Amino acid sequence: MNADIVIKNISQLITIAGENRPRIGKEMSEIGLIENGVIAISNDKIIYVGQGELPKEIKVDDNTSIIDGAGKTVTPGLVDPHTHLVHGGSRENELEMKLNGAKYLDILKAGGGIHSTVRATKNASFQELYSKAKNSLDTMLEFGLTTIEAKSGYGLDTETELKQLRVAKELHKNHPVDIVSTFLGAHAIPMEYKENVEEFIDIVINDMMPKVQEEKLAEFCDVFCEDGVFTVNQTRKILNEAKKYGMKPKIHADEIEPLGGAELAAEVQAISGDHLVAATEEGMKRMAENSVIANLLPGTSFNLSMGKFANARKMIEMSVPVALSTDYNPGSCPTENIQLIMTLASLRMKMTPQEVITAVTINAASSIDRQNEIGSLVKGKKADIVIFNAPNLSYIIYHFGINHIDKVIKNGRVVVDNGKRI
Ligand code: IZC
Ligand code: ZN
Repeated sequence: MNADIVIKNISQLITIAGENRPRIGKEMSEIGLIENGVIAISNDKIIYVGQGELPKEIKVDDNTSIIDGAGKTVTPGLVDPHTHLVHGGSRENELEMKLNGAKYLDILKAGGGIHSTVRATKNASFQELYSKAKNSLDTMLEFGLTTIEAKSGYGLDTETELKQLRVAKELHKNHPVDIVSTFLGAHAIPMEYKENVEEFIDIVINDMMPKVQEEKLAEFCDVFCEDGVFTVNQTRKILNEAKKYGMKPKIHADEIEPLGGAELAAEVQAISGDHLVAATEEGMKRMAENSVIANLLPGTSFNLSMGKFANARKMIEMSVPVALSTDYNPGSCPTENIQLIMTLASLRMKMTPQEVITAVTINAASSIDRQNEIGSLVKGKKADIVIFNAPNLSYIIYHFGINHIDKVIKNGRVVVDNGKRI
């Protein structure tokens, strides 16, 4: 078979080889490391992964592009399974409010926070939302992300929710980064429904969901289950209805207050429970029993100065599969930099470099149901590959705040070179 691209002499080739499923406990440390690695690509697929020289059956000719991996670390394309990619405006006005002691949920209650992004998103045209999201997507790609999840949730009315999801769908078609969409109509209670939450939930279920399904705009449904937002009972009701429309549940669970979101994620068989900073041990136990992925977002703890991070060590010890995400959004975590998130996960949640890379590859892919196509470098999988200017995995996490990317290969094509989108 002819190779289109070969990367050879790779200092550290991290394959994450193994079964196409979320890794738990000690498996999260088994990263399939190959020193002096070589990998070959044909079209959009990986055709060989190994050590030293290519075997004879892999043919190299004048059309093959050979990349020297000496001094580099190569990993699967990174996956971000929790972002609020499509939105209007920004919220830097909240910075000084926060420095003066205002809390995230107080700002929200007062009609700011998510509500201010809802206003900006309603006022933005399709094209404006598209351009802004595209810029962020380019940045994400430059940081090594090749697949992301993107949520709606800044419309809170049918028209704007659909607009956001259509933007994500169009970007998925046109941009190298693959986007998996989540319907988050229950992201906040619109100010005008404050006294009438059930009526709003009725709109989410009976007006928004059928339209989302009709246009095939979302694969997952998420709810912000939080003190002052949606209760556990309301979240359960919304997610059970979402299942009828073919959407798989996700939950913003126990981000700030321990409401029982982790327990609910287990009960409704959510694919992931996200945040979990305040999750109880009982909740973690039930997540482990039901194979619900803990999708942790340490950038949010950092940016909200919560003084507390999710208990990743306990979760790994209890065999809850752990994934990591940026949570990219204009309020609680305005960054596209997944490498910074990897450093925060390591330094603030005590995850080892091996656990961190597992969490942003196969476990992240599993939490958007893409474990069979991406998340590891094995023959037959998609050629989504990242080449870091770093001699080893630890270096990427240790030298923090900068972008270590040399090249990104997406669907078998080099789309980032020298750290820049081409
Ligand atoms: O815009 O504040 N937590 N949703 C739930 C968010 C953060 C996004 C935002
Ligand atoms: Zn979120």
